[in-house]
Amino acid sequence: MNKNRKFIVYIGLGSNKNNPKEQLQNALKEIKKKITVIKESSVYETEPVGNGTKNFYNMVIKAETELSPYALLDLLMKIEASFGRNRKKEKRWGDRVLDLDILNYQDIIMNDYRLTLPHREMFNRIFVLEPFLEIEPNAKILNKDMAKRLTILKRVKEYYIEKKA
Ligand code: A4P
Ligand code: MG
Repeated sequence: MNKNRKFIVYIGLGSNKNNPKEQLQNALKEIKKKITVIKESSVYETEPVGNGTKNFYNMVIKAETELSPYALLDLLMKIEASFGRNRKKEKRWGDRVLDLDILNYQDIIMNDYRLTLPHREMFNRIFVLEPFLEIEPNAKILNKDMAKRLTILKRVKEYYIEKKA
């Protein structure tokens, strides 16, 4: 990849264990050491989707980086691990101290054993779309209007989400 070119990425942060709000703030500090964060959403308290037992705290950031998609994934996984995350002991979609997902990377569409872009679940999740639209209100991804998508999701399911800070 061209070394000097900067790419726009959106990253979703989530935590529901061991003081989740603090985990998000500390994770953000680590991320900022390596990539340029341009926008940060508020932090939202959200109902767990899947096998989680406690409410999550979620936020979305927009950033600029020269890292390739795989290098960015490696960086995020390294940060998750440094926060004590141990995938082998976790249930899929269960409780976790820190989850960092690449939601979108420039206009790249890809799907392999390590990485799916845009993130395969972002279109189905209010806890992603609400903070994402706060920082990118007119966003279209894969030609889909994300604000319309969020309206539909909210109509289909009652879901607890509250802006905290
Ligand atoms: N992977 C593929 N594409 C990506 C991508 N775009 N970004 C691979 C990051 N990782 C990606 O992820 C499994 C594998 O996905 C990784 O090894 C990576 O190579 P994981 O984080 O180890 O496992 P997971 O998180 O249990 O699975 P998954 O499918 O990533 O789950 P999600 O989508 O991250 O959901 N409820 C609320 N309210 N808030 C939450 O934040 N999060 C989850 C986890 C469930 N319920 C939640 C929340
Ligand atoms: Mg994940």
